[in-house]
Amino acid sequence: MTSKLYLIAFLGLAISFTSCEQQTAEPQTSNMKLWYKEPAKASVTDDPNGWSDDAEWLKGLPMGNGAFGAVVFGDVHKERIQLNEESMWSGSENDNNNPDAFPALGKIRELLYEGKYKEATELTNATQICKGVGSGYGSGANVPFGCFQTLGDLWIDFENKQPYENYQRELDLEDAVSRIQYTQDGVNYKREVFMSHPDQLMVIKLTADQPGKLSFSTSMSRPEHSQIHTENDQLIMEGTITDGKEGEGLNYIVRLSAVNKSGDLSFTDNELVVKNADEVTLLLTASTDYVLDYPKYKGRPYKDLTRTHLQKGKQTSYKNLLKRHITDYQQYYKRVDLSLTSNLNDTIPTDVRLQNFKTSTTDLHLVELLFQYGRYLLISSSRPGTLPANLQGIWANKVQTPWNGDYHTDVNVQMNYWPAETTNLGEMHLPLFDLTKTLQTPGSETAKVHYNSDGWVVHPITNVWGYTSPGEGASWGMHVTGGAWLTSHIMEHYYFTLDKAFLEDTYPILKASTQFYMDWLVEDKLTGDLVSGPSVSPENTFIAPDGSKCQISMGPSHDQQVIWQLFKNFIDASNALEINDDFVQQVTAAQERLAKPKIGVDGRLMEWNEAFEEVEPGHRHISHLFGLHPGYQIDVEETPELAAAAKKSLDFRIANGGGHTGWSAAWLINQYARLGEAENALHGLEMVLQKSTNPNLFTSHPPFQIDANFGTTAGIAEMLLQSQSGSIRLLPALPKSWANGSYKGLCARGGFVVDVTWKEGIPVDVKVFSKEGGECTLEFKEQKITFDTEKEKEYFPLKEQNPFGAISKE
Ligand code: FUC
Repeated sequence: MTSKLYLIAFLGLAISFTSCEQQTAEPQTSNMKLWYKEPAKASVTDDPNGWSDDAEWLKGLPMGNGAFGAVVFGDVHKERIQLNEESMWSGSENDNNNPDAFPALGKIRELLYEGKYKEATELTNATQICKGVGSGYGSGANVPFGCFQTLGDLWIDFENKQPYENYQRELDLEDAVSRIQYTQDGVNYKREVFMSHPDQLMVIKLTADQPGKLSFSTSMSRPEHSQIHTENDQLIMEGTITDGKEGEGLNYIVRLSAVNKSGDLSFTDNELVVKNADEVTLLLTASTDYVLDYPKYKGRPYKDLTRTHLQKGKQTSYKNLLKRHITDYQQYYKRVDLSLTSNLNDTIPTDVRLQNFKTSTTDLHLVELLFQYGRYLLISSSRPGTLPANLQGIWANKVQTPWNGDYHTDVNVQMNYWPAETTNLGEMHLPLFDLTKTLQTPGSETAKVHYNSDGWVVHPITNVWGYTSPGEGASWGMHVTGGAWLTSHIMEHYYFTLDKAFLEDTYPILKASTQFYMDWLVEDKLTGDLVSGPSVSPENTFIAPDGSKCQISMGPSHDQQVIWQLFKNFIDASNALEINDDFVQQVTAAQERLAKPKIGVDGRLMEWNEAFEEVEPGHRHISHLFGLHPGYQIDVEETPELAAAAKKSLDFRIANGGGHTGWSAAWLINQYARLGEAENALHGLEMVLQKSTNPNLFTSHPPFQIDANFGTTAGIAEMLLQSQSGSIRLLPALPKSWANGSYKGLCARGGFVVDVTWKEGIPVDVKVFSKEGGECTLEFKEQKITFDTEKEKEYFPLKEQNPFGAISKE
């Protein structure tokens, strides 16, 4: 703690509280809309195997219920709705563990101690990487690793091909409904689309304001492995995708049915045809036979499930389907409000706003929209019981999705979940833990075969088939701390919720991960410190003393910090569960002995244990600052020297072109926010919006990658509220241009939900809702307030007197 900190203990004094349920304000008219004056054009131009994005698809509006996703184009003459189902993965379970790995491990460590980095990197490439083709270098659709793929397209071909006017389409984040309207031949047409979680249906309502004016035919298609047929009142597309071993993989089905008001409904062999209706509701369901259950993975009764969903949906009125959808969605979405600007009527289409932002960054409404969009996307792609959001969430329009649309565990899947706790969507975090759980068995086999270690390990990538081996190239594939990083999310969930039952359930995962690294760490021969290795600093390359370009070393800073965090988490978890056995003692001792972050001669935080020069100084990964964010090891108050060195490293990365991918810029927001560097954090946010955001506000690497959407939402929250240091920091990185504003419902560790209104940069109104009771410390600049709380009560600590205002004016 710095000595400058004042501590005002308000214990039991001027804190007023009332006990009540949390309240959410009813929005007036929704200002949280993405809206456009033009449709996305529905022609198929996507290359199913190409890595570049289809520009029209990135204008379409994504929807999802956690498992079933869609991108709605809104084309007038022929609507295209591109479909996704989260488990539409090719490939199958496979053994990629390399028996050559362990026998060579000792030799590689020896070479590294002798300074023979080139030889060590070569031997790592020859022995430590996975057996077989691994991920197929990110193009694994036809190998066992597999690939997350498009489910296909729904087409609605309208009979009326006349010109149209008064066109508008929108996605309303307040109710997760997409609406399209236009006038054609004097008739006003409307479409309403939503993805219902409670009814597991996609619902599309088509209306015209004059009778008999709706005539269209509906069909479905997929680039490969699909058959279309009808079954009673349904149009069906189904098929079997490849297991990557020239055999049959998962089976899938999409069912479409319709309810019409007047007019005629009929089927051809491959179309559902509507003639002269007043109103039509289309209902779709989809599923595969995948189950997240190593090593079985198959067995969901997908045909019966989808049949039941559709039958039930048809028996329910549109009004009720919509109502159930909105109630379900809003229970999550409405927990958080953010206002950085006065809530004026939104008269500027979203794509125009985005374009304008490239030259003028004053549009705070766009910042609010991007923030809430990240929350919308998380609710839409990750629900309790689903698979976690992958590199593209659940939205992919190709058969070969870039990087297989997999789970990258060297930052990307973790970034997806950075906003989960802080923006009050903790339930959406659960799928990540389910996946982590199923990695236990394959991850422990990999730990045995590769390192003869106990516990479990994951390297930089995983998939829905339990892939835990290293990647197929050492430069990126020898990331050994994927498992530890995943595990840190378990503890984040606990720190925010204090849910002991959850911790008891997941403690074995934490313990087994800790066991792995206890076996894996070795003593540095020179210093006696415990170091990780042979390993990489994610995807970065250094210049070895002999001038060769290498990646493999002992004790890269990233690994050391991730393992430090894991050990801290494990010790905290053990304390919370009152476990204090020999193993906990050993881990406590080992944490002390870990090689710690070091500052180089140039004042930057060192990326490797030795003072190497990096090949790419503006590298997109900023992994050696893990301890600053998302970790806790580096803190402006607790470790000011390391924080200053971290700032130098960040500034250096930026000066050399860093932040050039969407997710890299998004990480900069979070890291600068942790440093209290408000304007730099804002700069990261502006980089995301100016360089890496598409018309539909999907972010890009490029190509499209959803992590920056989530990372940006998390970063904005991190600028407004932090709690990693034991106290709740209010407005820790507030840029000058956000001088006045308010938020409601952001979460802090310790089970607190916080609302803040600020004026001229100073909190003037604060409400703290305590979910679990316990002491609460609020911090603003150098001022702290501490008070006790009781479970499920709310507190207004600035009501009687505002010490933050007084001190700030001094
Ligand atoms: C990591 C990153 C790449 C990309 C990929 C999906 O390997 O280094 O930039 O984001 O994940």
